[in-house]
Amino acid sequence: MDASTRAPRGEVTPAEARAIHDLPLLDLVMRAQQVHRAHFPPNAVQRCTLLSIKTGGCEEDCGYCSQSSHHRTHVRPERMLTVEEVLQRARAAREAGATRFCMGAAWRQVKEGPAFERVLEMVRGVRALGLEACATLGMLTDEQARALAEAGLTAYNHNLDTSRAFYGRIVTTRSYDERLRTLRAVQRAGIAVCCGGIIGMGESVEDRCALLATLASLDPQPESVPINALVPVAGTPLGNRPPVDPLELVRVIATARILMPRSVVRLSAGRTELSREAQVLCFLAGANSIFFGDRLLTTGNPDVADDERLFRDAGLVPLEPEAHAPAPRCAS
Ligand code: SAM
Ligand code: DTB
Ligand code: SF4
Repeated sequence: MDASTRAPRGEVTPAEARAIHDLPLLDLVMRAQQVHRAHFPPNAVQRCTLLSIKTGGCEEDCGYCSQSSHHRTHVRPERMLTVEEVLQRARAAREAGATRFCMGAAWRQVKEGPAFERVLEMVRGVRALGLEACATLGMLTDEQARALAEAGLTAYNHNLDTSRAFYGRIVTTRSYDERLRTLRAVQRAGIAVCCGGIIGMGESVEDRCALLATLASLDPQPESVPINALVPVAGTPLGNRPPVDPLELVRVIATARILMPRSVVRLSAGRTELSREAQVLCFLAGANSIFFGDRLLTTGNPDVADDERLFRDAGLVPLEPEAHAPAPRCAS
């Protein structure tokens, strides 16, 4: 069996990912769709709504990010939202048809104290609404991960963003190994890992395949894998990057689907630049989740009405909550 047809088991090498990635596009999409249908309902797409609970003023220097205090962008630091403000948005997201609510904070790491207590309260509140709760708060200790698990957090988003080799060109204030350490703390606490990356930052195809191989080698594989197309933000070092070619995005999604058959693959940032047809091709390639709602964290996302039309016209249905995610570990 050659590298391109072997089922991933244990460690996946960048060369194996590359052999899949470089297949003729129609073969690649066909295989990805076959893998998808073997593990998920074929027409179901998860709808997640994102909310920035603490915007801007971040001490990290991530080259793509509007919220880093190292760059001058349209984003100004804001106060942290209150629990009631967040739950109001979560209720609205549920009414609109989202099943997962993701809360993001522009922190390098979580600090103990009232802000973290408030996050725990938000998680409990979101879960009480019957929504899956996801958070992305920067680096976590084992103890913090356990507290989030006890509050009922469904998943924790912490992206590796790109290959280990390219990482230092994008972020200098933290290391790849620090990212991996937090992912392990999340896994140890029994919280599902949401981990993916960004394409369009100037990385090579080799870097993309190395990232996909690293993600697929995580044990267990991530519960969800967000694939972001860079949203170039004026004032960041990557503000002038050209748009991602949608067919390159399709290749990355299809490769992720084949390498991580049971993971939810999320077509994440960058959808405003994609045609409906390109998005449908991404679904055909195995993407089965989107961010749903008019805003991501600090940039735009397609209108809810447009997404509803897309779902209707393509015959897509919502992916049932918890059908795929392991239940959060009970602390008691
Ligand atoms: N501060 C936390 C962290 O870095 O883990 C959480 C928030 S951070 C904004 C979450 C993820 O959003 C990043 O890891 C990155 O993958 C993605 N992201 C941020 N800005 C983006 C952009 N302009 N385009 C595409 N993806 C972006
Ligand atoms: C992820 O991978 N993408 C989301 C979520 N995880 C937190 C964030 C996308 C941010 C896009 C740029 C912005 O709106 O600031
Ligand atoms: Fe901070 Fe996260 Fe933005 Fe990096 S990606 S600057 S850690 S908010």
